[in-house]
Amino acid sequence: MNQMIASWRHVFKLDPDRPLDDRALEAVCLSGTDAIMVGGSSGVTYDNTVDLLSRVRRYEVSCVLEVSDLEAVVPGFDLYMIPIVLNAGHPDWLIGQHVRAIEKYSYMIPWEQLIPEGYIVLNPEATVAKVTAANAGLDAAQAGAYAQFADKLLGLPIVYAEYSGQLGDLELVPAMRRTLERSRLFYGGGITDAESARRAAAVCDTVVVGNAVYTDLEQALETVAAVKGTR
Ligand code: 1GP
Repeated sequence: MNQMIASWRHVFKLDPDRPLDDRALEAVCLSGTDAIMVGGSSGVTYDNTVDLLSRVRRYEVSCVLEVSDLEAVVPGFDLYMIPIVLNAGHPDWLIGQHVRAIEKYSYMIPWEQLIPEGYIVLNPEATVAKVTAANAGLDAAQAGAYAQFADKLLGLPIVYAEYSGQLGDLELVPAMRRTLERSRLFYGGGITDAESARRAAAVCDTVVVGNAVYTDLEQALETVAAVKGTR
């Protein structure tokens, strides 16, 4: 496993398509979070990604790109996270886009900086579920089976329980975690404050906070200490 991600407990995910003023960005970058992940499910372009990267680079915090659109892959990030949506309804999100990208750009791909993420999309209402036509209504046994597939057969460094926009089933998530031997379990979705962050942190390895940065920054900032205090 990449040494950088092995130590992450808390990550803020910033959407290049959503405005964030300098004061808010500074607070996020100096919050003590382990990394800034740049990514979004729609409206991510080369220009808005360059812009956000250059603003985050004023600070020391690690900054990684979660690749969702090939047109928006910008050089200069610390790592490139590559989602593989394991429960996608269309193979494009599992392997199709990835193979097309490699066919076109393999000569310039910095392989050592790429980290695959085995996404398991669990909120049927999330944009990512709709875009990928994900089979998102999984029960604990099914989610655990996907997690084992990612960990034991594919050997992925990250399994990502993605509830984007909704606090997830925090009994289903530990059922996934229990099956993992090598993969790190990322959890994202609906964390709005210290309490929800603490609850999520208790059942996963890395907590991802996205939307709350844009809706209630003060509470979002409190999630850092809440997560870090849990272990
Ligand atoms: C989204 O998992 C992240 O990809 C975080 O979700 O925006 O609901 O915090 P939220």
